[in-house]
Amino acid sequence: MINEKVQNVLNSQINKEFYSAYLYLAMSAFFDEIGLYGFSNWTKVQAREEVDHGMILFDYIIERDGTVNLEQINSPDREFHNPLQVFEKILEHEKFVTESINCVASMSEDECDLATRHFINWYISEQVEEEANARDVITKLKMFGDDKASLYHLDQDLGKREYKAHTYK
Ligand code: OFO
Repeated sequence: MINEKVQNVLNSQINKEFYSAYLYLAMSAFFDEIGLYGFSNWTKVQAREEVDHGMILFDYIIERDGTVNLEQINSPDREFHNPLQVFEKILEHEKFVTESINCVASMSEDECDLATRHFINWYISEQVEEEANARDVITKLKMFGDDKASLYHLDQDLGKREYKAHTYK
């Protein structure tokens, strides 16, 4: 049986992952509206990965004989203006998620739940990658400035991202 405090933070992490999916979907819709279909693809693929992140937590709680508690998912932020501003929001959001994952790790340590402490390592590595991905696009967008041709090429590049189901095991 999983420790109750750890179960609570894992349930709240499920909610954050599904909120992340909503946020990326809202961004994807924005990019579709402004005709950046590659950016739209990239954020839509990310939304699907976020659902996977939520489901891995869901399955883990069940596997540990715990109780899944699905909380209400808030409406996502819809204040989007341009690609750079959206990717800065992505980085800010991912930093928030990283902090939240770190809290799960330290809570599981405090509660001597070493199985969860081990499990959460997968998310710790994933967050390093997610922050780096956002930072990479921000760097390019800053470098390109108002150059529409470079933006077009970046859009083509981001359009190549393909969804691969994320699994823990
Ligand atoms: Fe699930 O990592 Fe992004 O939010």
